[in-house]
Amino acid sequence: MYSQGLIGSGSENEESEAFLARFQARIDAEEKIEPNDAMPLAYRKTLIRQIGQHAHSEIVGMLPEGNWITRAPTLRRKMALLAKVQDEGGHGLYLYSAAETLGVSREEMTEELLSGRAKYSSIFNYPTPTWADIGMIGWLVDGAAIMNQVPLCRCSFGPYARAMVRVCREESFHQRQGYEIVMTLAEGTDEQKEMAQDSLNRWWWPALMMFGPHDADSSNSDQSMLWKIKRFTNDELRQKFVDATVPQAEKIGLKIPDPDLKWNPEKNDGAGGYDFGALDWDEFWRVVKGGGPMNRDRIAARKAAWENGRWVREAALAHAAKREERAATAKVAAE
Ligand code: FAQ
Repeated sequence: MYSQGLIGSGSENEESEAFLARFQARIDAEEKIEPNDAMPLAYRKTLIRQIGQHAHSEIVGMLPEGNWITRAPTLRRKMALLAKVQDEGGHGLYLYSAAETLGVSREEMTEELLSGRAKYSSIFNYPTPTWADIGMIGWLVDGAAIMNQVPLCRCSFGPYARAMVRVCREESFHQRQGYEIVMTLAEGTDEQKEMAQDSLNRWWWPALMMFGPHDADSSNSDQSMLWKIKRFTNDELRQKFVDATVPQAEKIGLKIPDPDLKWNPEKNDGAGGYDFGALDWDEFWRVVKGGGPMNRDRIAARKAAWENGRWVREAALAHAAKREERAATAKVAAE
């Protein structure tokens, strides 16, 4: 029997070939795998890793934009930004909950993030020195996030797929508000246009890196594609993002900072697409391993938030215990 043991409990170590074949047949038949279903330990671990990293990215991702809430140029911009940052917090919470259905606790995941053992998206380790960066995050970072996350709505694991539906709707609103900020700057004074271009120059390559290493260096892709956790490879999604985003830049008169960017009519099976320059993978791995410009600040901010929120968690638990106790006393009295 394959019980729903906690991760690492060893309950699924005797995975017979017949069990693995039955599981793969369910995946191939596009059935959703639910938390109480039997699943190979490696499938569970892969999901805990990916969903956990995804949740951390949403939470850490609140920091670069949160930095601008008090400085947004108008009340309308402030309201939209505040709502967006709250949305990202909400996404983190759905995702932590989805991961918890696999037998890992929020505390364990948080501990992994704060100790540096869990990854989160490289993109959130870059600074946001100007208001244009807030537009750029919405346009490029949420744009890349949607490209990657729409296929996750069809992920084989039910709770992750369902969480992604709402997340994608919200991300697509975020992308539009970001593009609108950048468009406004691009249509503004020379100084504003320059600010937008400077920001695009800084965010373009890190945005392309969000999709992960080249397929040849992507250690998890093959298995994740087989399990239909991922529906497209990292390079396929990166290409789709470039093809969708270049015309948006052209429309508002901004220049993609890539001298090798060129329309190639042969690409995408003859449908056409853009050739683009080489990414700096040394930079990517440096940032992933903690050496980006803002890694230290991001983790320090999360540590402070966790410590400063301790009394709230303790108070909420004490309140819940008291309510439970009162309800039990009332039940006894009624009997
Ligand atoms: N940063 O074998 P692969 C957002 C790691 S949410 C850091 O290709 P996989 C919303 C990878 O984990 C953005 N690490 O891995 C928002 C693996 O390490 P491991 C986050 C990266 O999982 C917007 C190793 O490299 N989105 O933006 C990165 O098959 C605005 C080898 O890579 C998600 O998490 C990276 N960029 O594919 C919030 C989406 N790329 O664990 C606020 C869900 C790769 O083996 C403001 N995740 N690595 O040691 C995914 O789709 C996948 O996990 C990928 C990576 C595509 C990110």
